[in-house]
Amino acid sequence: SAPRVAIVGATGAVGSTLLELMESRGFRYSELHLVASARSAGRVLTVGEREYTVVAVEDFDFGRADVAFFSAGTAVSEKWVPVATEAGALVIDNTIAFRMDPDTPLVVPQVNAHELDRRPASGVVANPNCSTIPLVRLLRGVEDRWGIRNAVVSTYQAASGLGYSGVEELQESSRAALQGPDADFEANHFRPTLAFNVIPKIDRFLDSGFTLEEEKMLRESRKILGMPHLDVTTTCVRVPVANCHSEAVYVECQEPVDRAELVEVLAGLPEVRVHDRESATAFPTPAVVDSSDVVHVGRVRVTQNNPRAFWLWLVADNLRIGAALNALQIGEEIVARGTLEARP
Ligand code: 2RA
Repeated sequence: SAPRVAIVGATGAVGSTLLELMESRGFRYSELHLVASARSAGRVLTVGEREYTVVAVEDFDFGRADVAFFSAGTAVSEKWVPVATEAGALVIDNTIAFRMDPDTPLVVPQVNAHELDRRPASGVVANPNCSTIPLVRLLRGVEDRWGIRNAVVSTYQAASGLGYSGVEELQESSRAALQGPDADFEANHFRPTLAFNVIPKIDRFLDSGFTLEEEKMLRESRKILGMPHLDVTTTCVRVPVANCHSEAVYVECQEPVDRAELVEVLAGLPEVRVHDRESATAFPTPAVVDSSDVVHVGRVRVTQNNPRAFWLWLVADNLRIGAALNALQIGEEIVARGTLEARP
């Protein structure tokens, strides 16, 4: 029968998107429990035809869930995921807390769904970082056909990477900037301001000079692709865009790349759409492809000076592809493969 499902972080940007996707994709459950911080407890949300009252995580009995989706931040996952797994729930976690744990698969279903054939020893399946997911979905196809020597990536990440409060801060800071220097505005997330600006720092700085976001893209890509020596280096940048992360991706391959074949290979990957010179403006942008469930690719070009190297531009809805949709597709695979019943 359909699993009993809990969503921890149900009132946040990822949780709300997950609920919407569960409805639109017809994900079946026998019970649904909406869980959040004490601050959001008592709120009533309508899902499908029914109303649900949000329960504080402290008050929820995880024994009532077969599958628990967590997207309420790393601190909540660190504290409550072990409680959930101990109670028997299989957790699909959207934070950094367990991603590099060897007993926890880090899954992008279009790349490594086979890791869901067995129930993980930790009881947790980790959902990767939002900028890593669309990248590895494309790199998989390139590696299989041409072999990757190295990749260089610059990201253009939206404010919604920090949830609703990130988007609100972008809107408020933009309004304040238009009002002039005396406008009353205090930043919580983005310093310096994100309004009319770009910020080459996402998450904290590490001793290496890279940021944690950049480090996540390296180590998570290696783990998902099963390529422990993959040479991918990134600069992660926050841009004043509400939703959808973009990336400029340069890949040097082992073999010469034919552009037409590259377009064909990319377009043949699951849930990828290539915009290839259909018109002068046939490239994806965040404002145009927002709320889409495919990875959008454009500007595919082999470099003039190296026939083994190419550039592409990608845009992916970070709340969907980069978070809620990937998590739900993990859930769909778990149901389809009978993972809940399978022994570790
Ligand atoms: C961001 N990658 O965009 C983070 C969120 N997961 O801020």
